[in-house]
Amino acid sequence: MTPMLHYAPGACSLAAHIALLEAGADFELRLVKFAENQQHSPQYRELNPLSRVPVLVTDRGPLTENLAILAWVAQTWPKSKLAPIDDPWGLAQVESFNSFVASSVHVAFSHLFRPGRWVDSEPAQKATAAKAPDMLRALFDIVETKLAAGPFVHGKQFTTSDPYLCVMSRWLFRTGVSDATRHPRVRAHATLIQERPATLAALAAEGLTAN
Ligand SMILES: N[C@@H](CCC(=O)N[C@@H](CS)C(=O)NCC(=O)O)C(=O)O
Repeated sequence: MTPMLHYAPGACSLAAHIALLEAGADFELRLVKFAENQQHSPQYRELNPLSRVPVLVTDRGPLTENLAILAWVAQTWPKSKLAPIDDPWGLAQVESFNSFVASSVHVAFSHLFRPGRWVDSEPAQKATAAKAPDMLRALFDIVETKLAAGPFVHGKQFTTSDPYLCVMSRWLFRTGVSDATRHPRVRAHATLIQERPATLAALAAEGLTAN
């Protein structure tokens, strides 16, 4: 079967969307309407009990979590060289960075966007969201250093880390949490990735533009 990516516009699923296009994969898109709470529907929860995008439905079943989807895409379409799958150290570098994005950067954004996930009372939610920008700026300071070699996250070779970071950078700049003065390399990287045909196609398919 043709893999089907369940996504929400501009959400973290955009990373998987771009990676699939970079890989030259044949796949279908299925919009999950957050405004209608479709992620909580019984049908969707069968695909992902956590009620989140992305889910990539494959002929072997649904695959959840960006980390796993990005790794699966890189290994299923090896010619696209989205990860150095024959080099244990190089592959570990990609997995290390992607894990950092998933477990630290994305989670810090969740404190900003969805503080109610973490605490109940309104004052506590306000305090949680208020703390997030400092956390995010500190995390992107690490990314800024990492991008010194450039132009991509891991140097000269584009990998799955690039669209994954780009999605987070779009959120960083869109929310005004940072800018090109504090994070010039992150800003340049986000622009570079959003100029690539695969990213432009993914943005257009999701009804978005580069930022
Ligand atoms: N660890 C998951 C996180 C997925 C996630 O948080 N997705 C968000 C969009 S960026 C979502 O579906 N949110 C829906 C909700 O919270 O109701 C991954 O990396 O795939």
